[in-house]
Amino acid sequence: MIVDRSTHAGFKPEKPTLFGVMVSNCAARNRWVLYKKGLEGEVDIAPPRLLGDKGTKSPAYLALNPQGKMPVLVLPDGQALPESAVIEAYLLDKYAGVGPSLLPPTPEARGRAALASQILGLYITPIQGCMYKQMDATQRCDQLQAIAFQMDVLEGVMDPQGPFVAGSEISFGDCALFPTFVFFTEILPKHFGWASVFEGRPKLERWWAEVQKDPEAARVIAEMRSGLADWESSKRWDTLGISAQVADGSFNWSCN
Ligand SMILES: N[C@@H](CCC(=O)N[C@@H](CS)C(=O)NCC(=O)O)C(=O)O
Repeated sequence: MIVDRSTHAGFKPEKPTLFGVMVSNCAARNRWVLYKKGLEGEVDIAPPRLLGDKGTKSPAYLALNPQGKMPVLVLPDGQALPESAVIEAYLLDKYAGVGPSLLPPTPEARGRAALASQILGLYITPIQGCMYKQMDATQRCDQLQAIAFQMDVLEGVMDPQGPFVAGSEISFGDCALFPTFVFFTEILPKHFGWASVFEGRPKLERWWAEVQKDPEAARVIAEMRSGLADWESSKRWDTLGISAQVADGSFNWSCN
């Protein structure tokens, strides 16, 4: 792909191009669909920095997604599709005949998968930064409590028989959730003292064990863990003052 940095408008990649970094759970969700459907030859994957040194805040990137967030999928005609759920729906539709459909088999099961996706998008993604961004301690603790509550909500959404979100087959419902659970399982015990992410959430616990057996999910999880290892090496939680906040025992960081 050739990127013309001299212009912000009219960027037209040769192939559809998914902009996002490896550690981003939102971008990871879309990479899983590409890997699962064998679309790596059809769709390029690129970091936002390719469009400018400020990454998602570069003028060229903001021209594609004014929200300054990743991922964004840019089509060869220049149309930009931001929002991971929108990109996912587009990929499932556009490449419906390629590889697995990733759609659960019944309207009810598709409803369950869509509900998991909606809960993530409306109630979890907007506050996930409490695990790794700078903010005051009270807000962080409140948002961690909200994440714990939303995990309980998701436990109730899971198909009773499982093991996947919408039944016996992996689907777009699992794809919505599992990258965010990489953050939960890696960050909450290590940095906020959670004994387990799955205490009192047996369906999610069984699901997490199963979803990691999917080869493409395992690949995405490894990519995200590598990005998180970089955050650890740079001492992100110390540098942003998060470790110092957590040392204040007057907050219930483990949300129990
Ligand atoms: N609703 C959006 C959320 C996008 C989002 O929050 N992306 C994060 C990464 S997971 C991001 O771009 N963070 C960088 C930033 O906020 O500057 C989606 O699902 O795509």
